[in-house]
Amino acid sequence: MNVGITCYPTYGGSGIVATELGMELAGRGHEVHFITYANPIRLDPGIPRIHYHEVEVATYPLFQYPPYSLALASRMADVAESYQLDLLHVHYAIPHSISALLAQQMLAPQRRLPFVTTLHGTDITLVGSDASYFPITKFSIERSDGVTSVSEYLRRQTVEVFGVRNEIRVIPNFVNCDLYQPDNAKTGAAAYAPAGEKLLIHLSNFRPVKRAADCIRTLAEVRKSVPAHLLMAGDGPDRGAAEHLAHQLKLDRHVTFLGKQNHIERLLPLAHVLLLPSALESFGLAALEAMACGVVPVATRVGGVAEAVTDGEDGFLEAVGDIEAQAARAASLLADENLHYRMAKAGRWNAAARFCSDKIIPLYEKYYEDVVNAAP
Ligand code: GMT
Repeated sequence: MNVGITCYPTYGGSGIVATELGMELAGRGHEVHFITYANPIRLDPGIPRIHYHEVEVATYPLFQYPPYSLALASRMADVAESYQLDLLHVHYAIPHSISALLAQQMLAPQRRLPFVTTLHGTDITLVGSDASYFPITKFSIERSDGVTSVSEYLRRQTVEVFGVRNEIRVIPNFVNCDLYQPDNAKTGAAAYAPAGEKLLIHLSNFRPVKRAADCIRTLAEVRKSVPAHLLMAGDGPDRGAAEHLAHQLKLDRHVTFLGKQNHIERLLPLAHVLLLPSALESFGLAALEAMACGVVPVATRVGGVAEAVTDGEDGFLEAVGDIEAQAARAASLLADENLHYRMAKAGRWNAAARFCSDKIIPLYEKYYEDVVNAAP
């Protein structure tokens, strides 16, 4: 198939899923056209059958807000026509879904261009529910030719919040199990933990919903019983506050802020435990990537996280903000090698059995076929 993919190309789970999906589809023989305002962060443009089309947003003194959605719609229509796209697949409803609808209508006299919208999380739970975006988000979901969500939780939320009636197919997030592998020797960990400390890791875009500061507080608690070092990977608005807190708690030497990382698959296997203290996650992709690498997630019991992490079997789920409980779980994993070994093994096993690319990508392919072949 010829597939057009649009996503936010910067940091954020939806862009990562879209990019990994595009690369997997190209690996399976599809022609994949990314239509975005910048090269998606994990995209390797050198991969055969991957094409990248940049959306240029012209500015003019009249525009206080340059109309990105319109520039995107024009580019989508243009690429769809030039490369004979079979469908568009947009990730994150706002504004991508509306741009796709416009592109579809622009081409309607000559050809059919169906589009699939994948809901990822904050497009429903935060931004889309805001009064200013609610009607247009609902409209865009209703007018999509296909809608998928990354968890059953998010599907339920969408139906409940928006009252939409069209089918929403749950296609969970996935991980490339060949790329994301455990490293039992933890090769390279000494660079961060020269005295053999155990490594905790947090990986996010440091938005308020991620509660990055909780990781610092958890480290402080853990270090009361186990020597540990924390890696903070990623960047975003709350990074400064987390750095400040580490300084206040005299933990500077025990935390490394790594900034944005391109090869998470090389970094994750160094750690023993992933800290994911989010206020909300519709899925929790970082937890899945960690499990594939034999890193045990200590996460919060929110949203769709329990669909990926089985509490007590391959990770631990605690209440949001309960630092004591989260730290106790992390410390128990660092102090007890048998417990860690058992849970890390279960995590790898569950990730491989349920969420590897080779299990999930065919679900998207099948869905594309259904949408393309459906009567208009
Ligand atoms: O919070 C983020 O990382 C951004 C956000 C997005 O929509 O880009 O992530 C959401 O999508 C990810 C991929 O499907 C999910 O794994 C995250 O759980 C979800 N984030 C939230 O729901 C807060």
